[in-house]
Amino acid sequence: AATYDVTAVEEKWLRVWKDLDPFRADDDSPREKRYALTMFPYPSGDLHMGHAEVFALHDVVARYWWLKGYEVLNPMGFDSFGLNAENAAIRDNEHPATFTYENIAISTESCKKFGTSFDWSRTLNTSDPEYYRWTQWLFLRFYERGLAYRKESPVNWCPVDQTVLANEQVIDGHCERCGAEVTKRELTQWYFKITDYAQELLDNLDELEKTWPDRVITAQRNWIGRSEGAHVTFDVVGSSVVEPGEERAGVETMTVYTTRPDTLFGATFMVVAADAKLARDLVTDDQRPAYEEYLEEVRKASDIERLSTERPKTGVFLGRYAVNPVNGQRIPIWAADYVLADYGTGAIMAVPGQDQRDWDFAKRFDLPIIRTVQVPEGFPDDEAYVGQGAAINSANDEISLNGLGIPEAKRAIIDWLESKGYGKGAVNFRLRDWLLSRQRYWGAPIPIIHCPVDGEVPVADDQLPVVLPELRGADLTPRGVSPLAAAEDWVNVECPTCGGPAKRDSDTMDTFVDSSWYFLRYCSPQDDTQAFDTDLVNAWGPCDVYIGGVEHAVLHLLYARFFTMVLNDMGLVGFREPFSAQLNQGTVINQGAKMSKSKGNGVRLGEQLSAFGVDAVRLTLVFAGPPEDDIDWAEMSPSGSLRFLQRAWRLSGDVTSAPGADASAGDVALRRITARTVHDAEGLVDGFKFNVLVARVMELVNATRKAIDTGVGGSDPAVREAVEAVTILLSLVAPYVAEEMWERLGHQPTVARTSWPTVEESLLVEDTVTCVVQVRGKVRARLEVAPDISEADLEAAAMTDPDVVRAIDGAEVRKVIVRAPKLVNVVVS
Ligand code: ANZ
Repeated sequence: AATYDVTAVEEKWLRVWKDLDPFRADDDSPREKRYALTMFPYPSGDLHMGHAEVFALHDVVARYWWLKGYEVLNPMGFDSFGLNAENAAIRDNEHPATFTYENIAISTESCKKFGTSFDWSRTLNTSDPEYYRWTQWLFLRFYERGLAYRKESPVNWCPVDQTVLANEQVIDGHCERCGAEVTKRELTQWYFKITDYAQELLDNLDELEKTWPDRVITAQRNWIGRSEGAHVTFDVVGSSVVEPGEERAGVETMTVYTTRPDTLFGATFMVVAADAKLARDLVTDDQRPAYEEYLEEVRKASDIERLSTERPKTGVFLGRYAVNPVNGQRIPIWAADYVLADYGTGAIMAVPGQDQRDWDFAKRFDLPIIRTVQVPEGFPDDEAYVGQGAAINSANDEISLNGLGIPEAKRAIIDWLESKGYGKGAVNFRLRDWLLSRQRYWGAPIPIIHCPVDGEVPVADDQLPVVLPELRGADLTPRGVSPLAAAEDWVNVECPTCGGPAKRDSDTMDTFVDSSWYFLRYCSPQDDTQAFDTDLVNAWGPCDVYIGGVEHAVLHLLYARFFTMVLNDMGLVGFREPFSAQLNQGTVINQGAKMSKSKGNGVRLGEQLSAFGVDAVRLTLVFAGPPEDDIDWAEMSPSGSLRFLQRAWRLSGDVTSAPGADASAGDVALRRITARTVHDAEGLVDGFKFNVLVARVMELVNATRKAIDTGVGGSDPAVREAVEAVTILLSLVAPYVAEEMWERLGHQPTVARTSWPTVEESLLVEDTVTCVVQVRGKVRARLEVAPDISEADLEAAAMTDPDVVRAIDGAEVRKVIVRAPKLVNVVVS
């Protein structure tokens, strides 16, 4: 059988596309706009199978929208700051830009060759000064609104990368990038106040749930981690008994956050995070040496270890006592590592009766335990009871919770605490402010100048961008402070306010800042007067679909949502949620395992492309299964895909009718199959069922082949109609061969910008059904009718049928019972 030359076809159409430039999004187009966004990659090397998969899936949607008559914005760029390039630069004694821009050039070429429908006229790189100028501008707007601020705090520290990590970048206590165990450090750092938006970030998920994957919604809800409870304030005193001359109770206080204020009568000690400032403030001189020693130990542990219930409890007494507001009892204040400094207030009231970690701590240090919830019968007496039950041991002169269930007890005690001024109902979020400063070189410098006189002074807008100084190789080696701090010429400046000697902030921004607004920049990427054009952003946005990896479920998506809300508050963006719908692709694995160097099971994209061609690889990725499922490349057959494409291509050579031939004269059976396939394809693309779409195209190819070989033959206009439909549908997945087929069918390129086939509704109607006509209870005729025939039409058809007329034989018709489409019963006298 005839075959096409894959390589020749690719070379030919790549040239044609370059000339035609068919995917340029026109801001002024009268057509309805759609915005198809796919997560832009890090330029860490050439494209790999993972990129191929996401681009192939994404392209189905973007190309479909063009064919359906939308003006489509489908941009691509590079998230080009970050540690990858910096580490490569240190290794190769180079500038990070060298590595970065070489990889961008290579990836861009590969991306084009992969037949993607990106609009390259809008490309951007976050490491271009033309881009990070606006990242810095946005930082200053956040700063003005109090949404960017500095504070000293214990931060996650990666001892290998020598940099601070956001909570999101610590996975099971280890650095997300290099795997080293993360420790804590006290540093002054920049934060974005994302916590101001915690409630809205949570609330909007209820709506996004309809169009976003469940796993992303769940991950974001958990990350935001809203809980309801109370703040309770305890007086702090120096002694467990009231002694003459002791410091007066109420002078000093400490506040805890608790989700179980109902258990307050069971609070038998307090625990402060050992590394919280409060612990340092509270500890007595006697206890200070023991405390300092303990603190050293704590600094080595990760948050995950600290919170683990498995871990043996450790701690140190701080030498002071808190007064329980419900019963006046003086309970000791301890420091321990199982309480975290940056959650709640960094201190807890410990209720060993109802909390297992408190129980373990009480046992370890011989502290009292009081149960305040009735345990069920048979409950072991050596563990905390965390379940539901009636309150016990919970009464004072003014209030009794005894007998109340947990929710009622909570409400009662919060009312009492509020009336006494000892506390208040409170909501707490697990979400922390976003730590955005990095002590690394390859990022956007923070546009702030520190002056001994004027403090923090923002760089003036017209002085942006603050361009990175030229550093390379060993200059970039991490040493705990940013390499920028050592670039004397760069870091030393005059204070913009007083003119005295001052220093630039030497930290750079987390690359997640860059990627929190890139989708806005795509709307006016060359604009050098503003970060983005608000009108254009509102015309294109929000993104109608966002396709990318589930690894970004929390970090990137939460940050981008936060940015959009802030920019909306500033009046710069007309919507509050940036991504209307979302799809996460699965992972390409091999032989049942994630591809990795050590397992030696990596599949090289380049090799697959030269062996089978772009179209076959794309088809394989799309046909493999539902897009969100993993693809095991070992079970795939790109050669099978190529055979199918050859078969489809052969159809285009067998069509002998002329372009524009009137299909209505063609074979109805084939026309019905074509119409049904095109009609269903729309729902399949909208529902992200791309694999089913491919299966349906395969069926249409088979039916068409049969019509040509053993049916109506290649001259029937229904065959042309079918092959044109195959070509257009196939262009969503296999653009090269589709282009070739389109040309062989006598059309001008490009198939990508033709229109989606129109479907004649009448062809979607099921074939016919048999209607039985009875006269005097006997079957007299069988009629072939359309399944949606009306009762009137069916009655008319029955009453004029010759056999029925003969059976009635002139008798008086008393009644005609019509049950469309299957039965007509004629009652005659
Ligand atoms: C008393 C109590 C009694 C608590 C009880 C629990 C059960 P979520 O739901 O995650 O918000 N907690 C508060 N701050 C903490 C910190 N900095 N480090 C570690 N634990 C902290 O959890 C809130 C509960 O976690 C709070 O309620 C507090 O313990 C603890 F039967 O207070 B609870």
